[in-house]
Amino acid sequence: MAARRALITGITGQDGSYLAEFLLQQGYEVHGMVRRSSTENFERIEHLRDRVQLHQADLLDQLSLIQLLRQVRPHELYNLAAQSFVPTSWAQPLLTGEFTALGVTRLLEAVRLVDPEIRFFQASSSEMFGAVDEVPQNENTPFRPRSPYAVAKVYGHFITINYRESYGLFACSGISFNHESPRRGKEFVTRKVTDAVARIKLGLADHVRLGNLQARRDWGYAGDYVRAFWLMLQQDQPEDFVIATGVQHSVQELVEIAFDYVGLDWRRYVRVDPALFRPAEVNSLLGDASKAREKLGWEPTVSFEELIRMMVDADLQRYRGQSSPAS
Ligand code: NDP
Ligand code: GDR
Repeated sequence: MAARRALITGITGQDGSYLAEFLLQQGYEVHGMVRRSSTENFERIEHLRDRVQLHQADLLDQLSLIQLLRQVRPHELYNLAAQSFVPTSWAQPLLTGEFTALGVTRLLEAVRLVDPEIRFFQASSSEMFGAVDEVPQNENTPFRPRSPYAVAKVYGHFITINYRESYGLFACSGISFNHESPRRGKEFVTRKVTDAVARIKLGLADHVRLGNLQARRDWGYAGDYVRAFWLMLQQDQPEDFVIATGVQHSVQELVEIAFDYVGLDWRRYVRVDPALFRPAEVNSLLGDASKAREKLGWEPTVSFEELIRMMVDADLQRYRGQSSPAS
């Protein structure tokens, strides 16, 4: 039987690289959409380069998306591409809206035009819950977004549902809580901390500046989350799911665990910088993934402590020049 074809937007990002690995293991023919840049940015998928097929297109360019779907004719389409860093969304709210909100409609329009049988996954976010109305948050919790990023994701979420309801597309939205890994971008707080811990431990830095240490998040491992994305597209009916661990920690606890692991007292190295506080903060997020557990049989496999230690180890190795290509 011919292999199923999957197309991933955002394949060069954290989740895209894990999803590509996972789908290859499942026997898929994996295609990735990349946008043109003056320098290739394929670090996270370098070890997969000979096993995935990359195509240039951009979420801003409708025709490029249509051509891409015509060329690849995927069975499954995972939309992971976005402007994904919350602080940047205040500096570039319009661009964030173009990528993260309207980009979803452009892709859905391309699906509708080229092949409405394509199964579509949208990477929605717990940031949509924002100033939360209830704890923990599930698929029925109302959205009170607190950043231009979160507002754009709410649009992406509802346009996905709307295309399912209007045109009968197999379109699903996965509402993921924060998920991290050694491949996380260095601007996000977990990786910023583990990278700093490694540099401080090795004498390459003497402090790290952070913002709000009291913020609380439900942090999981990216490798676990991409499995849930895939499971969502294997169901009989398209539905939306919260993907979360159900365990919450503060940024300060993250810092304590990371510094403790290398035998350092975090208080000596962490400086709180008011410039890193957000115009509107999401203070606390905690997910209830009961539906994913019951219907998808999905469980997270990596605890928060294991995740942070994995990330510190990978950053130490990287600075010692021993990193493996897939770390
Ligand atoms: P990353 O920031 O690591 O990756 C984003 C990807 O989107 C990159 O491959 C980037 O390409 C691509 N991209 C950005 N703009 C465009 C564009 N105009 N055209 C084509 N590609 C573009 O994100 P993550 O992997 O962490 O997250 C994946 C998705 O899941 C995102 O949509 C994010 O918002 C969402 N999400 C993530 C969560 C998390 O905790 N990680 C939680 C909830 C939702 P390039 O390499 O060229 O920059
Ligand atoms: P988030 O992740 O905004 O939740 O979005 P991030 O790691 O940036 O922030 C988490 C919390 O940590 C606080 N914080 C800091 N954050 C950063 N980046 N840098 C700091 O120095 C710092 N100090 C404290 C923040 O204020 C915040 O409360 C991530 C992204 O992956 C989104 O794309 C995704 O949708 C959500 O997770 C779920």
